[in-house]
Amino acid sequence: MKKKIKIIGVPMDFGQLHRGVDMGPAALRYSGLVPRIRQLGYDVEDTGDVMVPVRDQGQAKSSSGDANYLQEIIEVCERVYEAGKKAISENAFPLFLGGDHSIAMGTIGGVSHNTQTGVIWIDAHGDFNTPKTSPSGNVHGMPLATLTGDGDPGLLEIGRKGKKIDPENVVLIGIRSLDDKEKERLKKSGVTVYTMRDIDEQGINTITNKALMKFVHMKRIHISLDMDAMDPVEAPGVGTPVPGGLTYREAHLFMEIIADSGKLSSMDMVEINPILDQANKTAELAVDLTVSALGKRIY
Ligand code: HAR
Ligand code: MN
Ligand code: MN
Ligand code: MN
Repeated sequence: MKKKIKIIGVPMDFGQLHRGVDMGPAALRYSGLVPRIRQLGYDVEDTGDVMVPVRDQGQAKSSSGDANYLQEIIEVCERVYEAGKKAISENAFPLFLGGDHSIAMGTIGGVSHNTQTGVIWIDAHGDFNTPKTSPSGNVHGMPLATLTGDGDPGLLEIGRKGKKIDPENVVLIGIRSLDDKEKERLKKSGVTVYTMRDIDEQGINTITNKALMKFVHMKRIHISLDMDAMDPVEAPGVGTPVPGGLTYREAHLFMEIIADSGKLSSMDMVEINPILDQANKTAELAVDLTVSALGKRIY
């Protein structure tokens, strides 16, 4: 029997400066996410959105310049952690709709609460800064560092204390924009990094299979899909676009190979900003990729 899919919206934009990424969950729902997944034969429950404080009127409890909106992000990620943990405990597949990428500190923490989980992080960026190395103070540049055990002490306590995943259990794909200190940290970390050059040279088929080989002894794989990994031509609705990203076809083949592995157990779709988009192109692509990841077949 197919797993139940639990959709968990996280309309949070505190991890970065552009307004509008909080509209990501709505944009994905308007793109037909729920019926498209049902068509594949899954039982789908849309659990709605977790509570997120309002940004316009609410004064930031905490903006230090090193890690802005820290308290708000911790508060939201605690809720996300609990929602993810609950879904996994019920043997459901949590599908998280962001929001900016800082939500992953809750999603991946929650889904990894009881079993080792391999993480494939698809992104133009490394998200491996700490408050000390971040040039921007934007927390969406820090979630992977936090999850692997480095960063602000408050962020490290989300859900359970300390590191949530081993760096050896993380594969980054699509990378083409790293800050200098972030790059140094990443090189020392044990995280596997596939840049766009690796994809150009080896092809996405080889790269995806290498990632799967790495997780051959793992029962579960989580995909954290930052839509800015895609080429901006395909996905213009993101806050920090970087040229030279994944094509439509590369991203689909990646998802199809992952689906065939039968190990995908949870997923994030983040950084969709409908205000910056052309119509609703980026959310529509994200929905197409999701149904591929969930096993849609052409033939
Ligand atoms: N590395 C830069 C910073 O830390 C930009 C990070 C942008 N991050 C995202 N998430 N869009 O991947 O500020
Ligand atoms: Mn700083
Ligand atoms: Mn990211
Ligand atoms: Mn990114």
